[in-house]
Amino acid sequence: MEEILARLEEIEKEALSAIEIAHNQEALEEIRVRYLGRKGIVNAILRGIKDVPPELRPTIGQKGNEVKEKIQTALEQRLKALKQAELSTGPRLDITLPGRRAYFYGTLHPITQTLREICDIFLRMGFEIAEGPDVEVGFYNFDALNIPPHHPARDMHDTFFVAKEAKLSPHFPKEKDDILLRTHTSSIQIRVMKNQPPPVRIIAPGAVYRCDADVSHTPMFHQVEGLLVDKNVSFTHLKGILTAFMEAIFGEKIGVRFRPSYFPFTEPSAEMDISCVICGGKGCRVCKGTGWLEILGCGMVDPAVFIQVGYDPEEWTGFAFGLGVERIAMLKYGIDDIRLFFENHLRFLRQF
Ligand code: 2NM
Repeated sequence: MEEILARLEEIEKEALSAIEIAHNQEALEEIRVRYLGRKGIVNAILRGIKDVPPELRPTIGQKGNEVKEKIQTALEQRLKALKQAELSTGPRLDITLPGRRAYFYGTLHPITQTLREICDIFLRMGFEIAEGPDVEVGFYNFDALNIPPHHPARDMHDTFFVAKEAKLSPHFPKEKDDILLRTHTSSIQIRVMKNQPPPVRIIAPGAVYRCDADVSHTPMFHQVEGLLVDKNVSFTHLKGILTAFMEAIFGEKIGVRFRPSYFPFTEPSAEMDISCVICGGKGCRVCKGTGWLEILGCGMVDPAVFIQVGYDPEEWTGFAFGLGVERIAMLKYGIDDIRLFFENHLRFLRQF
């Protein structure tokens, strides 16, 4: 019996030192099978129990179980330690590799870029920026601009009304008036003229709203309108400023022309064309074979508008113009559908 107990102790030592130097899970599993398996070393020794007198057998059985338990515990601890070590070293990180380029940085929307570029050009020419509310009263959007009550532009089809014939506070020119989304930024210029005496040299950038939608119209778009009022301002000044602007934004080689037109708030009125930026004036699909593109509306401020804002039309003259930011951006970047600016697909926006 002493012999068996000594043998068990020897096996225990052997197993524990094997476990200590095992360097992976496979090695541990091999040790487990070798010592604790059904046909393993410990069981083989315990089979010698049949040659021992029955009253001594429990001592050997107890020792056998103790050895098994010790080996089992040692295996579990070593396994835990190995897993811990694997976690702390983890997959190797090579800090000498070049970093991956992050391309999810934001950029300014192409319309914002174009709007700022337009404003910068006029700021360099001495214009100041004026702002006003998107939600307007009918007077500033229509009446003061000499747009009569039944003008087609006031129709439900073009104007988004917020409230019809709303009762207003005494601060407004009319006690009852429509509240609407401005259809142009001219309403800003009316507010400026009502609040300050001439001379005036401003641009009015901002969102405007019209009930219209197709490849070249969205219900919201952006305008920059300009207004210059001083003594002896003539149509020549208007042509000079707007020609300089087109050369600044489309390049020195751009061709320009003015055609007579009509607006209720200017007299005379004109439309300005630029030579086609796609074909250079030869004639193509974009300019419909004419070689020219309509780019903005302009004119000399109608005396009726000056009277509405309290300026003396005998003393002061001025010119005004209005352009669409999306239209300029479409021509500058060769985009044929205005709706792309508002769908905000990243593959479109990342090009700018
Ligand atoms: C345009 C065309 C022509 C314009 C006129 C005024 C104001 F307030 F002075 F009367 N602001 N903007 C104007 C003139 C706008 O847009 C196509």
